[in-house]
Amino acid sequence: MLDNTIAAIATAPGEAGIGIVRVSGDKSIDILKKVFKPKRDIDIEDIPSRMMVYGYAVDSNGETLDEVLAVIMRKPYSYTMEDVVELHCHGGIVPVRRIMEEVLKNGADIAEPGEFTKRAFLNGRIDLAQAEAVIDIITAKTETGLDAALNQLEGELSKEIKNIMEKFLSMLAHIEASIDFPEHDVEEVTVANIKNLLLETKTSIIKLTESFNEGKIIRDGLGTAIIGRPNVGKSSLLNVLLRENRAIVTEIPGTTRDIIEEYLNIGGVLVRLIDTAGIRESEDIVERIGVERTKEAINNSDLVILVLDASDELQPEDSEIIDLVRDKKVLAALNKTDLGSVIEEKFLENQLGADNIIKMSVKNQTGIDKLEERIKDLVYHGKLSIGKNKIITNIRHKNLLDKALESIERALLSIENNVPVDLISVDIREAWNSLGAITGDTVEEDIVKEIFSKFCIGK
Ligand SMILES: Nc1nc2c(ncn2[C@@H]2O[C@H](COP(=O)(O)OP(=O)(O)OP(=O)(O)O)[C@@H](O)[C@H]2O)c(=O)[nH]1
Ligand SMILES: [Mg+2]
Repeated sequence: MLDNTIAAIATAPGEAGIGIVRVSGDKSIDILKKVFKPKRDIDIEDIPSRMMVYGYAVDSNGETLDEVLAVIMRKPYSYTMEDVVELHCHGGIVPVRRIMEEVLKNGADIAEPGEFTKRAFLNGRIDLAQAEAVIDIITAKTETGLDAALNQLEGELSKEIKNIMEKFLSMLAHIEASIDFPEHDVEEVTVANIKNLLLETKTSIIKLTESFNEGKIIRDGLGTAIIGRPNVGKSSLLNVLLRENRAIVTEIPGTTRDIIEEYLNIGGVLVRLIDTAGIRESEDIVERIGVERTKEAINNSDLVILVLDASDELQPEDSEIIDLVRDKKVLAALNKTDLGSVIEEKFLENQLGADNIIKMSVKNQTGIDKLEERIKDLVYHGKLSIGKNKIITNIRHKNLLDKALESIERALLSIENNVPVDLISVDIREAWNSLGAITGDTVEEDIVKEIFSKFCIGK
């Protein structure tokens, strides 16, 4: 239903310099006539597009609601490609709400979350991947995340996807042609062509899916679990990395009972830091549940920081924990070096790699910067540069690319097995469909609905 006119408060609730009520749809300008009185004598119809006009928001009795600036953005040159009107008032909760109420009284409906952007998509100004980038821009937690989202909004990813889709179409065209001319040698040439194109598309798609691990970290953060036996200084490390006293630290082993999760930015890398309960055998039920959660956190993490007490020899518990993280990326933090260093360093180097051992003292604040540096290196491998790379950050896109890959594999297998080409076209069409769901060319309505429901109101 695009024929109604929608309105929303576009600014965040609270006190601020300005607040904006945004209206989109055919009735926008008529609504403005009702709720806005320009200070100087100008007919609202005559206000040029995108020119701010000073005046007052008024109710039906002509009573002033607030002093405002109004702007009209006539279709199709607006965010939604519809007539858009904005009223910029003082940024308090009451003036914004008053004006919003008046706009609704005059015929606008309350916009659903993301409905402005949804209209931009449905009216063809941006495709679905670009629309999804809008929400990523708003929720970006780091500079890198913002750059990746901006890149996607520019249409870089869509362009790549469309290139690949073109190749599928050209395969389908080859197949059509060979059906029209069914001589054997035509079919042979066709099959050879299609196989080449399939291999090309496969390479391009794999390259995109491979970027997802980095993309996921850019968007959701590097899941980093701090683990170790009780009392080695895990919570102290969390606090020092966060530069605040977030977790309770005491000299009593078993202080942390539940998972604590905080985001931090290490040199542009978004890190989701997880402090866990110390791992040891325990009769205490609360502590046992805590240990279970620690194990879960290890499984879900991208990186493990294993904290060990450097002033003590390795304990049987430490060895058990090392076994637990065998197939994880592990950095070992040898803490409490201020109390001496007797831990079996050589053994640990053999087990985990010398690069991954970092000696530190949270108490004296030594070695922390080295740990931060190492985390950053792990993510960037010194080579990631968002500006030039197309990066998949969205799990929906990743799943669709995987689906397209499956279709390609099936088609290639059919070619190996000398299946007639017109049957292969089914898989090629499916691959095309999967990619089309990324850009929104072939996507189903309920999926579109779900995507936009995650937006904020007024966007
Ligand atoms: N000397 C010294 N003491 C430290 C250092 N880091 C932490 N501690 C002390 O070690 C004790 C335990 O620290 P926590 O951070 O609570 O240890 P934890 O690993 O979180 O312990 P649990 O939550 O019980 O598993 C506290 O008394 C800290 O002050 C350090 O580098 N040197
Ligand atoms: Mg703790």
